Amino acid sequence: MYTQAMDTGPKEERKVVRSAEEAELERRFDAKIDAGDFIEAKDWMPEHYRKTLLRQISQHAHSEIVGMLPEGNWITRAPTLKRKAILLAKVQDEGGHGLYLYAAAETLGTSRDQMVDALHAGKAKYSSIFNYPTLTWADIGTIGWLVDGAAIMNQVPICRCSYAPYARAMIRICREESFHQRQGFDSLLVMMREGTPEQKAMVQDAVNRWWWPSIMMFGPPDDQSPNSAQGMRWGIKRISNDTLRQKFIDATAEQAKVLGVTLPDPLLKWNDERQHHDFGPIDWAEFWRVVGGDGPCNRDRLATRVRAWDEGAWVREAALAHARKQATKKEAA
Ligand code: BYC
Repeated sequence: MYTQAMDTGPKEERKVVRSAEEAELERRFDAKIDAGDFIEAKDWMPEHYRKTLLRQISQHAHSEIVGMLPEGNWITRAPTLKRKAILLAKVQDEGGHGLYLYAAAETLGTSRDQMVDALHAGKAKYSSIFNYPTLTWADIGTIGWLVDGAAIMNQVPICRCSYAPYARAMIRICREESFHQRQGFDSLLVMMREGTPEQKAMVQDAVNRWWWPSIMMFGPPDDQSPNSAQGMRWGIKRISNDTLRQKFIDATAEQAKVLGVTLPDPLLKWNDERQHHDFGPIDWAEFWRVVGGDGPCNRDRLATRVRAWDEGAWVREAALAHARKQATKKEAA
């Protein structure tokens, strides 16, 4: 199902015989990375660096776009006008994040159409988290709290990514993500403090279902993460999957106490010696099943996305026709 068309490994590159000039360019590139300098789109970069970035940014952009679907389902069913306006703004923000990221990827030479085609063909990945269903209104608050919370934890370090166009896009995205996390927490807090027993139970049920998928979002354990070492070497990734996961668990365990919910892990416990929370085993078989295309909603998400794209064709055509008309008018003036 997912073949990850854009994936290329270092082996492919090693086969290429490099000229002395290219070796010098690579030496200068490495020195820049070592000095913590940023790489701009016009700068020389190794082909594997470019492809690694494209792989990550494409996956990230698609996550923002597919991430609109589980929440979008609830816009018509938001319980109050205030919550509806917040949710509309949030879903719209996610669409904007996708666009910043497609634009960042385009600076590396892959067009938005190529990336969208790869997504629709099931060849490009997006975050595992969006293949879980949103069953009740409490899922929307829980996504804000846990999913956006995990996203911020992962994405703030990417603001310092060595590739400047990606880093710049992430600065804007992170500002909005922090509002997303807070609106989710606030929505749950209102239900936990002022809600009926049924509403409180609904929040606890949503937290029970979203907890484990949220901590899987950070990716496989460091010792099973094939891309981490090179990503960290190049300053694309600044903090490892396991370190970010631990930071997220430590922060959220405290927030759960404020909310008055329990996290569904009997082994979750503060460890004074480590100065971190211990936690139970993660079901990595489930994670790989979902990443491989066999999660609860994978097929539905992709079909909805493709349908939205097809049904939106007339809007794209109309926008292009309008732009052509404006350009002709300008030329004539
Ligand atoms: N889901 O070697 P690894 C958001 C793949 S938040 C699916 O550790 P890497 C949003 C990985 O791609 C979510 N696939 O990889 C929030 C790789 O496969 P390929 C999006 C996953 O790249 C709220 C393989 O597993 N955020 O957008 O070093 C509302 C081995 O992994 C996942 C980002 O994308 C996963 N959870 O590290 C709306 C942030 N985890 O590509 C929207 C940017 C791993 O070799 N991305 N895989 O076939 C990253 O920071 C990194 O790409 C990851 C993975 C930490 C996700």
